[in-house]
This record gives sequence, C-alpha cells and structure tokens, in this order.
Amino acid sequence: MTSLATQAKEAMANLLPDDPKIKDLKRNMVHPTSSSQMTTDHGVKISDTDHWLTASNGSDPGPALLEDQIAREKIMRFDHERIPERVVHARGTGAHGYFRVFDDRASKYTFAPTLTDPSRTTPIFIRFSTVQGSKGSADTVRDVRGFAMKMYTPEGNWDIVGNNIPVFFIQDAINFPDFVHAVKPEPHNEVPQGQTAHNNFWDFVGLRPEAAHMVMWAMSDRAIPRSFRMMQGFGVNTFTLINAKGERHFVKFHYIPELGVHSLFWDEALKLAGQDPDFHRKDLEEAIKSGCPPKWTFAIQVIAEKDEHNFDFDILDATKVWPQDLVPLMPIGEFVLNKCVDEFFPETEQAAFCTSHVVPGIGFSNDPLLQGRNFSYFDTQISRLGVNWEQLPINRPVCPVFNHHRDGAMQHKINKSTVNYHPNREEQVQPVPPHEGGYSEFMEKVIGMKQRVRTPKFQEHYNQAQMFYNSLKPHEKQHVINAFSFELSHCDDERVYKRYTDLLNKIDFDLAKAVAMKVNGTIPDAPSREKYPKTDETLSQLYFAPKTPTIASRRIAILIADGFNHAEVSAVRAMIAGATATCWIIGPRRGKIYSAGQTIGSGKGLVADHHFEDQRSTMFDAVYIPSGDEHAKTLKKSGRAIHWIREAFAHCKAIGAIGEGVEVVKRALDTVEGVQLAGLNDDDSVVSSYGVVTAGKYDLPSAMTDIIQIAPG
Ligand code: HDD
Repeated sequence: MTSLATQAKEAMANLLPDDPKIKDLKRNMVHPTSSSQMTTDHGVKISDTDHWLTASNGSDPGPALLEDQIAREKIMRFDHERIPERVVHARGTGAHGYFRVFDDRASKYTFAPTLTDPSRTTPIFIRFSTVQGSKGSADTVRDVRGFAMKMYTPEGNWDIVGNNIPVFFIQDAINFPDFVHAVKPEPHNEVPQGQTAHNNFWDFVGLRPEAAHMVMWAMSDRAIPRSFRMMQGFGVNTFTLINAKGERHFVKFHYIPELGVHSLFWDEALKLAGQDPDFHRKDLEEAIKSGCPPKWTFAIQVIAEKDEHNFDFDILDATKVWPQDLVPLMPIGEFVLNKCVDEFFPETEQAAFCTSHVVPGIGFSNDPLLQGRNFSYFDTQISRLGVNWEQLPINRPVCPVFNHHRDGAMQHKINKSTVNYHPNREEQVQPVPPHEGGYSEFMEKVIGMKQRVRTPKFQEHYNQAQMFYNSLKPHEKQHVINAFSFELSHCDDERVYKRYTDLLNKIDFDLAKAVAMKVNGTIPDAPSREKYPKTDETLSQLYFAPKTPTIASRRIAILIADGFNHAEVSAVRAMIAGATATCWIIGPRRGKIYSAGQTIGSGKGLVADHHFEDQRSTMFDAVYIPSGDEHAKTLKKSGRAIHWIREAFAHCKAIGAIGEGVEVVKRALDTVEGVQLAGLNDDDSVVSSYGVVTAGKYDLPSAMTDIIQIAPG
C-alpha cells in the first residue's frame, strides 16, 4: 500500500514545471483575480453589466436601446458559445500526463525515439468518451469507450485514436456513416439516448455479420466499466513500425491498467446513469486530485512483414484480434495521467485527434478501416473547429511548425516573410530529407486491379466471436446473456430480434437458446455451424486483475449515526487514507454526528460528508459500519441505511462491520437466503474481535479485513 502512495507522489512529481506541453499551454492562460477589472472584449472597462440601457422615465423600465454595445456584446458572445458536438464520441473527459518507455527494446522494430529512448518523457493528453450519446448523456451507459491519446513529441504530434475494445463493428470505412446512423437515436423521434437498445442498431448488425465479434464485446462487462482508469485500451487498427534498417513490422497497440480491468453491474450502471450521470468524469478527477494518478502499461504486438499471411484471419481486418498465444504482448513502456484540465472547453472539447497523425518510424497499413479513418478525422475537425484547428493551444505541437499553409478562419500566426510558396528565392521553409528527420513513406510494392472487394479472409465473421465467448468465466457469460436479453427485448420489430437470435446460433448454441427464450426469438434446436473450440484467457477481463489486491483510489463509505465509536472510525479512516483510498462519512444528516459519550448538539462531533438520501451505495466500492450501541440502534431502524447495505451486498461489494455494526449488517441481510457472513460462527456469534466482512467483487474483502483488524476494539 505504501508503495502505491509513494508511486503516486512520484507521478505527481513527474508533472514537471518544465513539462513542455503544460509550459506551452501557460502561454494562453489567464488568471482572473479579485482585483481583475471587468472589460469588454475590446478592452474597455465596464461599469455596469446588470442593467440593459433603456430609455426609462424612472417609474417604468422604458424600451431597451439597441445602442447598448455592452449588452449586445454580452448576448451575442453568449449566442455563439456552442460549437458542433462530435458526430460520434460527443461525451468525454480528458486529462494530461506523460509517457515513457522502459528501455530501447522496441528499437528492433522502430526508430521512433518516443518508443525507443528511455531518457525521454513525452507529454500526453488523453480523452475518454462514450460513442453513442450526445454531449449531455450519462457516463455509465452500455457503450464502447473511446481512448484517444495525443503524444506531443519533438518529432510532431502522434495520435492513437483507440477504444477500450480491441475490435470494431465494421471492416471498411465506407460503412461508417451507415453504422453510425444505425447506432445513433432513430431518425423519426431521436430515441433512445446513450444506448443501442433499439430496432435500428440490431437491424444493422443483424444484416452485417462482420459486427458479430464486436457486438459480443459490447454486450460484455467491458461496455460498462467501473472507471476510465480501469479499462484496457487498444489502438484497434493495424499500424506499422519501421526500424533503422528500413524493415517493416505490423503492429497493434495495447494499454493495460495498473488497477486491473473492472466493471459495474448492469443494475449499478442503470442506477448511476440517473443518480450521478457524471460518475466517470468525476472519478477521474477525484483519483488524480487525491494522489492516485491512473497508470497503464503500454504494450505492442508485432508481426514481421513476411508472416502477414500466416494466420487464418487477415491481420488487417479490424474485426479480429491477434490471439496472444500466436502473437505475444510485449510491454515496452507506461503512461500516467496526473493533471486535470484547467478548463473543459479549450482543452477537452477542443482537443482533436487524427489517426493520420503519426511520426517518423510509425506508418499505416492497408487496413481498409484505417485508410478511411485517415481521411475522416482531419475533415471532421474542419467542420467542428475550423481549418486552423491545429493552432488551438491543446492541439498545437511542442516542436516548431513551419509551412506555406496560410490564412483561413481564425488564423493566429503572423508569418514575417515575403514568400508563402515553395520553392522560393529566399530558400525559406525547405523540405527535410529523411535522414535528417523528414517523414518518408515506406516503399511498398503494390500491384492490383482497381475494384471494390472484400478478400476471402475478410468474410469469416464468427470464429473470433465464439472464441471471445468461450474465453469468458461463467458469470461473465451470464452477463452477456443478460445484456443481449435486455437489448433485444427493447426491439419491437420481430424481424429484428428473430434475425439476431438466428445469428447468435452461429456464435454459440447455448447463448442463442438462452437469449431466444428470453426475448421470444427463434429458439434453435441444434447449433447452426461447427463449434470453434479456441479460447484465449486474456480475453476475460479477470486476467488483468492486479497481482496484489489493492484498495488504492477506491471509494469507501462509513455509515454512522449518533453514538458511533469515534476512536475506531478515526483509526479506520487513517488506514484508508494510508492506502490512498478515499473515505466518505455518510450519516442521517450532513452535519455533525456525535460519538458515544458526547451530548448530541454539543461537543466536537464528526461532520458527515453526505446523508443517506443524497448519496447511494452505487457510488461506493465498499461500506463499513463501525461499532457503537446507540448508532447501531438508529441504523437498524433506518430503512435507507438498511437499503444501503442490502444494495451494496446485491452488487457484491465488500461490507465490513465491527461490534454492534455487525448487528446492523445482520439485520439488513437476515432475509437474504443462504447468506453466510465471513467472520461469524454458525450461531451468528462473532468469530474474531474484528467483525464481519462479506464477499466483494474487487478483491476488497482482504484489504477491508486488514483495515478492520487494526481498528481498536
Ligand atoms: Fe472514430 C471520433 C475511435 C472508426 C470517424 N473515433 C473518434 C474518437 C475515438 C474514435 C476514440 C473520439 C476522439 C476524441 O476524443 O476526440 N473510431 C475509433 C476507433 C475506430 C473508429 C477505435 C475503429 C478502429 N471513426 C472510425 C471510422 C470513421 C471514424 C471508420 C470514419 C470513416 N471518429 C470518426 C470521426 C470522429 C471520430 C467522425 C468524430 C469526432 C472526431 O472524429 O474527432 O471523424
């Protein structure tokens, strides 16, 4: 635990004052203070910002005068505050951080110093997002999460615009507009928001079986993450690396979170969408600000050019993973997010990524999805932000930028030069040969016939969908069945849900049967194709559980009422803080709660952060109920407190209790059949002095046991 706290401090220290990107952003920062004087945008001081100039006779307001340039400016500036939201991935949140490699092991594959020079620390900005919902939708909906990273390298910006799922719904970029139309709210009534549970999505994916693999991931726990910090990230497309000898390898990028991969339960996700629609963005900010900056290992999978065709799938097909038993993961570096943005709009909203932005040593492949993406991103930024979007502070590189592009809306640069073309008599702004750092495309021999095709290996769609399902643990499989059943039940067009249950039988017979029975689909009586037997243990998110269980950055609620044991709560809070988890006191009111021995209304008391009604168990990872006679009596009588514990239990959270606190837990869970509380004998007497800990889904029980064991009494 201490080592994590130390790591957190180190990560903060790494937010160097001389971080080149933060330094660069400071050029645009303004620091309003109480002595800052209010002015118009043209700099004239304003004496009154509250009353529109009118021709008033003193007893009635009189007509407003158009002449009031202060009011006009204020209203007009406001009228134009909004820009188009992203056509997909509209809702998101971002943070700054840094990337570095462990050593030069990747130099076998690339000459890009960012991936090979361990002395280099590269500033980064990451934006996480959901895909379907609009800017104001909820964070915890079932959806793919975007994971877009911008590296500000001395060789130029490198963007990896990835997701938390390693494959994509379609193979060819030309299908993207159809796909997005189908996934977004339906055109006639703009319903539903932030979810795929509607006819059009299931109609499209039923008619396009190449989506089958990705749909399996989207119906799994991966699509309802506990936190952005607990997601794997993937570059998804196949890129290439070029080494100093001019050799080329195909590459896929992977990020593995230090805290492991964790998800919400669907019931939690649904409730949180209403109780706290900003749950994920607040979680990221809270973790960074409370000294627990999230960290990922950066890994690559590489395939030599000569081996391109040695697989039973096409390695350029974005609907396929490269199984790790065939192509092992090679960890080469790590990245940390350790600084929140100062203002959302200029940083997170104006951040703009392009798959086409790579640096020397990194190249593209003929992945048909990537080729189309390379066109689309630059284009969309022009409509969202204007042609000079790369001059915006969050997007501009930290290295010098010179060329002959000129003008356009919102041009900020003033070129002191008489020439704006190449070649020119001044020999200004010259191309750079490759050996001096100029980007040069890999010389690839291409022979082909102009045609619209999908090559044979691109036409197999079910093997990896089945491999994914084969690789899940039984409870993960059940969650997939539940998710399909939820979504297809929301489709009221029989053609849609019947076709999809038919398709499911090509993936897994038992899955198809279970879902079809729930949603009135086509119940199969035999598998419709031969089972694909392969499994890959790395496809289950449980594979990425941290080796040492940790409660770092977890949210722990302490439920108290008047009469609680103060010494015990203080000791537990100190322990939780030492483990860099956050701890929240929840009481019957937000205000002082008095401990045993204190008179209610006088004495120091402990101020509760929240009351039972305003925060729900869904927002926490664990609950602890301390000892204290009167306090326990009050909690036992409080329907809301009892619901807290029951709901936490239903969501498999760790519940710890000491002394009389155990009575409260027993009261809450008495009616739950078959519950055996750890730490209790068969006759319900307490086994040890430290109380009771229920099972939990995040490896929290053992950590909670440690915490409770040290508490006095
Ligand atoms: Fe895309 C945004 C990820 C396929 C076109 N995409 C966008 C973002 C992410 C992804 C994370 C949000 C970036 C941000 O935070 O600003 N997209 C993916 C992945 C794909 C993918 C992992 C498959 C491998 N996308 C894809 C295709 C096309 C687009 C095939 C078009 C041909 N994507 C866009 C876009 C967006 C976008 C319309 C909307 C906003 C933006 O670009 O900046 O151009």
